[in-house]
Amino acid sequence: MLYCQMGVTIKYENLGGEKMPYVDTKEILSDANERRYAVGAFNVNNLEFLQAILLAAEDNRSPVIVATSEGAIKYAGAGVPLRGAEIFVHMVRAFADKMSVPVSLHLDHGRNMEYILAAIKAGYSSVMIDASHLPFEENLRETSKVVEIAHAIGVSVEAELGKLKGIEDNIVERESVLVDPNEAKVFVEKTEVDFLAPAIGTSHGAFKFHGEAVLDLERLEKVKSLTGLPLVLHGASAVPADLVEFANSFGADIKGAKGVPEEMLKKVIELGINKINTDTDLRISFVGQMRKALQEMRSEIDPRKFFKPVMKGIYDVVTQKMELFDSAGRG
Ligand code: TD3
Ligand code: ZN
Repeated sequence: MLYCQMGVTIKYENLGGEKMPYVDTKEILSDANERRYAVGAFNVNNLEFLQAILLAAEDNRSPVIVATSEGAIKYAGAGVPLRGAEIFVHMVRAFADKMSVPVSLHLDHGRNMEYILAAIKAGYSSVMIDASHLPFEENLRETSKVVEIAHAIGVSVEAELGKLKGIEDNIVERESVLVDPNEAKVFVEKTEVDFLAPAIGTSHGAFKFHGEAVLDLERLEKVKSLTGLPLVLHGASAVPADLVEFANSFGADIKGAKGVPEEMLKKVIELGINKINTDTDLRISFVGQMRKALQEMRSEIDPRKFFKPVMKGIYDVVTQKMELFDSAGRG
């Protein structure tokens, strides 16, 4: 036993034994694709989120993907992309080397070459090139460029087709926003990308749908059968009402929040989603627990005392996701 914090214990008894530490994201996702489950890609900005997520992965024997946005890299590196990327690689590897489940580090929504190259150079397991805002041909060109560089040194690549936006009633709008399955087939053949994020009606943040939650499952099925690749769902937070209410009861003001219902997440996993990007649910948990801790410990000045329940909250959300995605026990 090497680690004991927030009432959670990591069991590293086999320190001299077989390890499955820092791996290529592609390795994690091919197993998920073969056996039809999904792995959470959880966003981190700092040490506390990272620890909570990795502890949950180890305790649940689940593979895990740690994701950082360009903003997270900028934040961690105090404005210097390569420094930020190196900090995350060092932190993730330092934990992963003592863990027994597969862990990878992924650049989420890479839009600038500077960040993409920094992540590749620093030793990330995979990068996303998000050129989904560009016309198809340009997206294809940009993605191919990144694939060529990344594959040359064994880094795998995610790309996105279609735009993240809630499904509108208007069919014309819908067609222009969601992934075109035939384009997806051509795109993966030409770019040789390793995993693909098809837009099927989700969006980022805590306000995903005005009315009822609707995803285009038929479209997802077509993309899967035409590409066979591991597929990624962005904007996949469930935004559970109890998390939101908890935060609001301690002074947060989050109104009208709506996420992807858990039943729908199960359904998309059955239809071929293998990587589920989750950020918002961790943020809501963070805000609730931090507000509670600050309110309840008014004479406390040790930051670690506040972070302890905050990390436990993140640990619990991640644990619940690993069960839901069926990745628990697969590591
Ligand atoms: O790529 N990400 C994480 C960054 C988005 C900012 O929140 C996601 O797709 C996560 O989406 P969600 O549903 O957690 O906002
Ligand atoms: Zn995303």
